[in-house]
Amino acid sequence: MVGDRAEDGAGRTFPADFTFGAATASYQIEGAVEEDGRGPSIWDTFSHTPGKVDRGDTGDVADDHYHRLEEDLDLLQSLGLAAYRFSVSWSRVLPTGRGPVNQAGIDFYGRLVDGLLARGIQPVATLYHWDLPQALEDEGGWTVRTTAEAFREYARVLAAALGDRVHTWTTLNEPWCSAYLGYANGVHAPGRADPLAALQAAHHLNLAHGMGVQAIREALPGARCSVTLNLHVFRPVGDTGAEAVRRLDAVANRVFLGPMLQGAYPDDLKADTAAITDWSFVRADDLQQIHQPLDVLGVNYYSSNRVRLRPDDTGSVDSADAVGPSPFPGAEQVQFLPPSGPLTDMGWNIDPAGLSDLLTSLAATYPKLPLMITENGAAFPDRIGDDGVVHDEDRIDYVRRHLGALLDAIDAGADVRGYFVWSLLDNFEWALGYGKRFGIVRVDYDTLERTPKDSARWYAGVVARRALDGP
Ligand code: IFM
Repeated sequence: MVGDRAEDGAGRTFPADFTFGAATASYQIEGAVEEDGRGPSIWDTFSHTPGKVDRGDTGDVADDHYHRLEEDLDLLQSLGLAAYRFSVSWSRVLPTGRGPVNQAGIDFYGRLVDGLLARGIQPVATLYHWDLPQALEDEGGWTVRTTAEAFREYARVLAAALGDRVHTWTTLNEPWCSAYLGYANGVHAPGRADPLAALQAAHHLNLAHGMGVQAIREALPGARCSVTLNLHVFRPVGDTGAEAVRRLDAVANRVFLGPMLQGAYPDDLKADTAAITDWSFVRADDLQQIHQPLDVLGVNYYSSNRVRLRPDDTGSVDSADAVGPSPFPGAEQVQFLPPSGPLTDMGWNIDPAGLSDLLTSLAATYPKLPLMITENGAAFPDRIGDDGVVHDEDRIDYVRRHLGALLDAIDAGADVRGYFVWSLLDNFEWALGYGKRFGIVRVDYDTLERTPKDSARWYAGVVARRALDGP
């Protein structure tokens, strides 16, 4: 049985060409927000707005990665990782989103990429992990098409600057979060709560993806291109569960998969959202632009949700991660049931079988598209042992079980090429600030000292053996 196999990983091996890595994102680790010509992003504005981020935390210093680049590169190498997934801060490269290039920003990412290559590590670059230049938000942000056009220019600049030194280019990280947490329920920057704006944002993010892929390939024919989606796994509950899953799947998953991989928005999504929009912001050749061949699809997976339609149609929302308005426009009648079983520090359930289910279903729908887990990992309330090290058996167990689930999917025929643990370092967990620790390496936020946790040593062992151990 698939679920059982995921629990018992001992001795199971990974394919010879399987890539192990770790992931981070610019605003979450870099700090140095006012240095060397970087312009402000929406996360600078948002985190400095009282009440938006727990304890008033900001990314001003974060892990100070900008100044500790060499140390962090050495850390990656010491773990034996074959790849590193990082994101580029758009406003470090183009301080106002378009126009004059900030050479110091380009140079930083040039040093990062060269430093990886010198250590034999593949650079996997994400162009957009949520830190939109504030100047573009001031012009309407993702609700307007000009932001997608600016993204095309940004992609062109980066492709020309970093060239074939980048192994894989990823346009966007988790556009669901950018569109819906940013514009539908406003728990993320820029903090807007307007369902129409959110659907416009989803479309313009899709458009940016397509334009970005074209710009990269124009500059670098043969470039490996991808996008990373946080595809949601919904478990149906009761008689209305299937309908709840359909609605959520449309607005959370197929709103991106449809245009990107099939060249069309799902008809049921348009019907579900008809009261919000007629989708007339989609122009004639947009879908053609969005639908670009991809070399690999990045999948981020952490947990699943049990859902049904709410018995009373109150129109309000009871989502595990929603505060106020729904982050699922058009699916407001869906009810999220409380997660069960042991939870992570995020309050998320632990459902490794959700990962194998997701991967096998993607493989069945898109059989020719290789898959890569670009994020998976867990926040737990770490305790430092007397020896100064975090003995995070809970995190090891989480990652081990998800790697087992990934192997289940490979056994079932899914073409899964790699796994990136989230995250290399403890970092700024967005609206939750520094309170949630996802790193396999602990960061002391007073001294900025890095200390590998047990999970880092364990992961390095898996990578070296290319095999799982038992629980
Ligand atoms: O920290 C985030 C990351 O930026 C995007 N994916 C989910 C992670 C954990 O919440």
